[in-house]
Amino acid sequence: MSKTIFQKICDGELPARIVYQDDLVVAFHDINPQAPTHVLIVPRKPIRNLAAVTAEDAPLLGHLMVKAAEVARQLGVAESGWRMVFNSGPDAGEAVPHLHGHILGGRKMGWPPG
Ligand code: D5M
Repeated sequence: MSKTIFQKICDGELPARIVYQDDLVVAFHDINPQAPTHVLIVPRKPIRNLAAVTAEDAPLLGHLMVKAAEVARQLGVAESGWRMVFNSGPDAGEAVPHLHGHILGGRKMGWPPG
């Protein structure tokens, strides 16, 4: 199977504005930001989306969420409020088939999401 864009970013084959990385996850600025702060956090493991996770991914997903919160604090949006979004499947608008959480902050957001 060919690599996704995000797999190539994880492997250093495509440039990205990386804000955090370790052996399990990589966080980088979204190329088409929808808020003043818009960072994506992805597992290095190529899981398609949130619908494809299994019980064995639980520690990885827990790590990803903890690191997302650290990124939100690092970028200064944790206090005022931020949102974590996972678009899973076509109706949700999933464009890249590699699990990714959107870390959005820096502006007031509406509810429900569109
Ligand atoms: O979100 C996919 C997101 O991925 C969308 O907000 C644009 C972003 N994107 C696409 N290519 C890149 C690169 N090369 N760098 C950074 N961000 C990128 P989805 O939830 O699948 O709709």
